[in-house]
Amino acid sequence: RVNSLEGEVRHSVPDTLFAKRGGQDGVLDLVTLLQSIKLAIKSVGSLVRSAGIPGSGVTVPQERGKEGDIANGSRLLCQELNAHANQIWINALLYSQRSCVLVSEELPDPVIVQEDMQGKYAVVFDPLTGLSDPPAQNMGAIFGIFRQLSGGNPGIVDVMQPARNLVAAGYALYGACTVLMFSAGYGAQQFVLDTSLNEFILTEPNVTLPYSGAIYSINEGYAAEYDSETQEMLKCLKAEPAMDGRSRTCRYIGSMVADIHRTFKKGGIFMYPPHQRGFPNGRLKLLYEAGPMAYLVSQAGGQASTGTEHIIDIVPDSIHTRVPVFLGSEDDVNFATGFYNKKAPWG
Ligand code: P6P
Repeated sequence: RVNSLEGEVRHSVPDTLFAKRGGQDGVLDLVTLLQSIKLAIKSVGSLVRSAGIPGSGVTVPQERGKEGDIANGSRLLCQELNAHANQIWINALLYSQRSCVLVSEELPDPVIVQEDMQGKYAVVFDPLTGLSDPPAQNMGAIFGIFRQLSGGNPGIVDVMQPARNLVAAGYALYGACTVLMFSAGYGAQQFVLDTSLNEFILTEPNVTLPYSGAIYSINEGYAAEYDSETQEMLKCLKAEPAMDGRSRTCRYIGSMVADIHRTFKKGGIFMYPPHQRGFPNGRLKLLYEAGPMAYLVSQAGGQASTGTEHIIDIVPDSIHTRVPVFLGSEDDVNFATGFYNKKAPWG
């Protein structure tokens, strides 16, 4: 087995996918693009680990942090981190010269790469996520790669594609080590950053979600603001043991990447339904959060739904569209979505 990210792309791509990527050139372009994404992930990981340490370059100037105002200082630190992480990703992708359209969670509009630096891929990404509870230890990044639609100048049309069209996607999770879950369309592969080599090493090929799991992951703080279908679903889910007879247990970190990584490893279901405390369509973004995660989970034998539609089939109507998310073990997602099937699609 190849044990590098490039190897996973270059040597394991079945012929059918090889053609989809534009033959040898297309695959080598994708490998080069992935090199730049790996560099961005490593750079942001280093930033995250040093953030807040005097002299690290990412601290909150005291006059802005208002002495003693921990919450404000933490919020400002997050803003600094997000801005730095976004710039690291943008620079890495631009200088790869393999991208043509960039969509970042941090930017209101797409970045169209200047003509003399354009490549064939549109990249959608959240450069640093999981910061709603700063400075969370469960921060990460999510990315998806589309091939530019044939013909014409690159533009927003190249990212208004369903996640099913992704040629590759992944997430990184910064913790005791940096984990990278990745797929180029032939299964989900888990890599871990070996800091002695500064290289991602394949640690778990063909990651597969269990068909059923005992863990459900949802912010029950919104219980009073969920709609009646969600409240009914939660009541029944808790009463229904997992397929192996285990009683359900709740785990919620508040960082999508961390909650979904646990779901990959232990099975169960991660949910972010709509609620009336500010997110009537759910909080998570389709293009660079739910879509790439739906692609990865589908590669690992799991499911991802809005409750009424498969997330992988939804064409975004804007680059920051939000959708409800029910994602994880097939049996659990089917159970949960059964409570919404009579509902019109959200949005
Ligand atoms: P809540 C983090 O800011 C994030 O966007 C996701 O990573 C996470 O799943 C969600 O927000 C948590 O939201 O409303 O439960 O705090």
